[in-house]
Amino acid sequence: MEIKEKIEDYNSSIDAADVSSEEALEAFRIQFLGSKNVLKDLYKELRNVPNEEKKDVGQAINALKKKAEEKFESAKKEKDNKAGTKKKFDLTRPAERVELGARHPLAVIRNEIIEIFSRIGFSVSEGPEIEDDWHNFSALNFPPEHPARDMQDTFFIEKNDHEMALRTHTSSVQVRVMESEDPPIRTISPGRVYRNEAISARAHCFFHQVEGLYIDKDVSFADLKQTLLYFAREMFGEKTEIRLRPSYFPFTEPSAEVDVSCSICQGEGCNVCKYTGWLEILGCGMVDPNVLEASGIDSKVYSGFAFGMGIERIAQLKYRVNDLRKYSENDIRFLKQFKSAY
Ligand code: 2NM
Repeated sequence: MEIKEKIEDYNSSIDAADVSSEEALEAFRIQFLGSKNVLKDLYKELRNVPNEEKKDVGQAINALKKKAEEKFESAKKEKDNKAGTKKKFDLTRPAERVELGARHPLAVIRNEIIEIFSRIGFSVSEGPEIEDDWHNFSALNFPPEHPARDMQDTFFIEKNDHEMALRTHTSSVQVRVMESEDPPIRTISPGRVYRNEAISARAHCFFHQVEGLYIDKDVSFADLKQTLLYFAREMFGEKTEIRLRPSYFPFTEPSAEVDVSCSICQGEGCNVCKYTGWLEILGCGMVDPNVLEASGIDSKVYSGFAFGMGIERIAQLKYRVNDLRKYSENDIRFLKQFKSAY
């Protein structure tokens, strides 16, 4: 076959070559651009072409080579683009789901408590979680040797200086309110508090409280009882009853523990109330005159009541959560179970 015919043949086979697949493109590369490519033979044959035709035939082979290179490059580029598009810009791909979070169950309960007390005139006050000895202990009538001031119970900021600690209750906030405001005072203080405990299903090194404080002229124990009955019925249902048992706290006198009738068995007896029909939910009492005086309130003119409850405990009763650690694991499957208007 004459060299010009061969050139013509290769020209049409380059045009016709299938480069659509990875394998076909590689075969094309080997045939026309590889180290033993067919065009090399043409260059060898060029020696035998008469001189006057050499220039034209040479240019024709160069054009062939260029054509093969261009076809290869563009096919390769297209393939790379396609691969890239698939990875980064597949516009037909469904969007990744953006999973919505949910209000934390402790926040739901806290908001519900705030809502209930706001309906009878209580405001919300907050304060620092790192607290000084005065606001956390001394102003609250804790004697210097009280066991709560021990390393075993309290996280101190510095080992050998017990002046600053993580607050062990939010009563410290109420000392700050009493120091800075004149009665009448009606406020609740929700917040995180810390105790030095080994973490288990029933204990944690932090938990959440709502404490309440009402100070005015002629505030009585009857006011305290009726306020707590109102709260218990709003929180656990209108049939709820409460009972008060004598207790002791450094900052109140007299003091009481408050039980609500078991909302699970209606007082019949079940394993949640340990067959007593009652559930302990909070502590309370009349603010000790020493506490009022320490914060600059005249205990001969004013009296007040205070109470404190654990939000985890209320949530445990309302939601039947049996392990405190679940509240701080942030497992979305757990958190999503507590839908609420608050
Ligand atoms: C409780 C139980 C009884 C309480 C006392 C005060 C303050 F600041 F007025 F003295 N705030 N909260 C109190 C009283 C807290 O928690 C179980």
